[in-house]
Amino acid sequence: MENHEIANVLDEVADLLEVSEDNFFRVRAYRNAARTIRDFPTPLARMSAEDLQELPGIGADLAGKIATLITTGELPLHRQLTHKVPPGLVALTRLPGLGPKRVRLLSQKLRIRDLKDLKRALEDGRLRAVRGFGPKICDTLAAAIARQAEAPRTRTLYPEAAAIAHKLVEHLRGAPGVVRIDAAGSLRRRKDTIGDLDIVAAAADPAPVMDRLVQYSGVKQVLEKGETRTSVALAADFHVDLRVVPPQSYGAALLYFTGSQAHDIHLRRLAQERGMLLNEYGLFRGKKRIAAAEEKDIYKALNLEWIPPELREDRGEIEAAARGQLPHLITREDLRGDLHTHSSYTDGRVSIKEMASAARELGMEYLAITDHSKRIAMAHGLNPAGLRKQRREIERVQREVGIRVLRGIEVDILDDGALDLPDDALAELDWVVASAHYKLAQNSRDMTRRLVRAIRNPNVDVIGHPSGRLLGEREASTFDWGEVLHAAREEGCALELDSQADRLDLTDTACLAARREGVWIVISSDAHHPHEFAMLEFGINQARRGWIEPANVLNTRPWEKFPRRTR
Ligand code: DGT
Ligand code: CA
Ligand code: CA
Ligand code: ZN
Repeated sequence: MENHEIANVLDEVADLLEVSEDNFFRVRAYRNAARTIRDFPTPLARMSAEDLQELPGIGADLAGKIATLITTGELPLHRQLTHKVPPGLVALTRLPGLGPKRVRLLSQKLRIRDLKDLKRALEDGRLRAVRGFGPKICDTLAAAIARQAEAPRTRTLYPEAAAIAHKLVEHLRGAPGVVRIDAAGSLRRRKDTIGDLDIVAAAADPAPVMDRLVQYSGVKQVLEKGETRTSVALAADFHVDLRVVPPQSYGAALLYFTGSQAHDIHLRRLAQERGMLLNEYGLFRGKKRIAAAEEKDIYKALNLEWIPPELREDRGEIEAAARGQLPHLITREDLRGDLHTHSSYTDGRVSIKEMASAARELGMEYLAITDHSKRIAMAHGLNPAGLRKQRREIERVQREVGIRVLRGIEVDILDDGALDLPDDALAELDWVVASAHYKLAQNSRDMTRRLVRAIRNPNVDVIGHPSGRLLGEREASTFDWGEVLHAAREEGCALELDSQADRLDLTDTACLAARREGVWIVISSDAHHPHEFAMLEFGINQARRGWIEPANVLNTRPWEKFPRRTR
């Protein structure tokens, strides 16, 4: 256990104490200890109990508690308090005008336990009747509550959620009696952002699994602890729902909690039409359980092929499965090369040779080095002279490393759709990515014209990250997708699915549209460092959600087999 984790537990104890009892000195002792420990240079876990007592503000009692926390990973007092204090109560102390003292008063006088209770007490006037809650503070609170309701819940990017889920699932797997366990929900469907984690486990006795979740070191708050379902918060905005079911219902529960809700509803309707009932315990005809332990048996009993989770959005996958015509979704192994990468010539972090060696190690057949043109990269951007210099280096690296290195560029699309380099410079290159990087909030008509003009330039092989969105940061540009797809199809110009976790643009629905229109897709890493080749996994996830098959993607082909325009 690290010092900052120990400090967090002590701080939480102070919070919980503060709203539950009136003992200023006790609260202060925990706060001071937390502050001391947070910045202490030596890991406490490596100190003896005697040494702990020497720390400023830490007496025998606290030293003993810290030792317990370090050896067992939990503090009994912390656990008692989280059980005693309603989880919503601490959050109330963060509202303007409501310190712990006032929150304690409200919980005693009005039995307020969370934000909902407070809102009700405000609305029906009970709050006004409490001494010290005049009109001014009531107005402040009402405004703060209204603001909170408006704030959109933040969603977590897939890779972060996946890493958290992986650790937690491995932890829970250690609970006695767990025979199966998976992360379900949007994570299993590989969505680009995740609202909360839904974990499904099979065990004859759920209690030890629930206990193990509540004891997990990352748990900040227990929101609800029931017999078959427990919800916890790992962070203010990141929750986990755990459901534990008997092993014979595992497939049905996994199916149900993988969702999407729309897919579930459609399946249940289908079951009903065939005189059956589908729920999280199984597929039933009358009292008879027809299928339940395995997802694939449930699909089979409904006359459907097993549907990969990425497709479960009720976008026609159930109809396709009924016809036996599900797409043969692309996998990472289908990609033969990467067509959008950067080197230290512009904002990449390593040399062309290092990028090429790493790509070769990963088994790629070809790699395009596509550094920026001058508009976006300012002084560093490549001009025709820079490109000629890079060309010699690329030829040398290709000989030395033994992988085909394509001479490329990520040329900026200027605001009127012209490109940032002259046509004759572009014509010399093997591979041209054209991307818009600024003025992305143009109106739809101008943006459409801008993209279409770039597509019509015969030197352009692919439009990089076409919508320019940055998840959690910047909305996608608006333009007429129909016109852009039409032009791309006519010109044989590809659209890129940029695998960076905060881009993943094309979106799943844009992939579907491109596939329908017969527009080429390129799945690229946009790597600025060899580590980032791993991001291709996220691009593949998104492509699979968009029904993409290897034949829709240019870089599943050997370089020699690229269509004429691009080669
Ligand atoms: P998220 O968490 O917003 O990224 O998206 P999901 O799909 O993980 O949604 P979530 O966590 O609300 O629920 C997980 C799955 O559980 C969902 O995909 C389907 C199922 N589910 C949850 N609540 C309901 C419900 O009220 N009705 C139905 N039919 N299914 C539900
Ligand atoms: Ca979820
Ligand atoms: Ca959930
Ligand atoms: Zn790039």
